[in-house]
Amino acid sequence: MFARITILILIVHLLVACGNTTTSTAPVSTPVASIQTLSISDAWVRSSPSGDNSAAYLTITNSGAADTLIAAKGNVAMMIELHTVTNDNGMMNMHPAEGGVPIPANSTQMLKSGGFHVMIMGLTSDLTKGQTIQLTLTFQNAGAVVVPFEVR
Ligand SMILES: [Cu+2]
Repeated sequence: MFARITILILIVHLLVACGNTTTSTAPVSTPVASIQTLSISDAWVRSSPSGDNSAAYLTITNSGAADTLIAAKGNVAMMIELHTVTNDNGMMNMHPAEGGVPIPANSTQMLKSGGFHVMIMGLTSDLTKGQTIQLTLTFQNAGAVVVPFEVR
């Protein structure tokens, strides 16, 4: 499966190379929000019923100096925190990301299952597939940006 994907990617690259396009450096997904040198894509949140917990994930592409994601806020839950996951002697534990989520200079940081994520605790309403919610992300240097998250 992986080899097959690699071959497909190679073919796509060959097609791009043969075409008259200059899109080979374009991001994989269209950004849904951006602020200063940060662009945000693949923003989604896990569907869950009211009262339950959920988590939101996203990709942050940084074309400039290092920054830090320091907070996430929204009106869909009792509490929203930035979390990380650590492997403590084989036990995967999640806890608040001390100091936030680092966004190194000129790099891409992914918040994804098993790693950094936006923890959403105590939903105050249902998150239904297909719906879009908004969360405000605050970066230490770039400031705050409202990001739409698709419920999946
Ligand atoms: Cu968590």
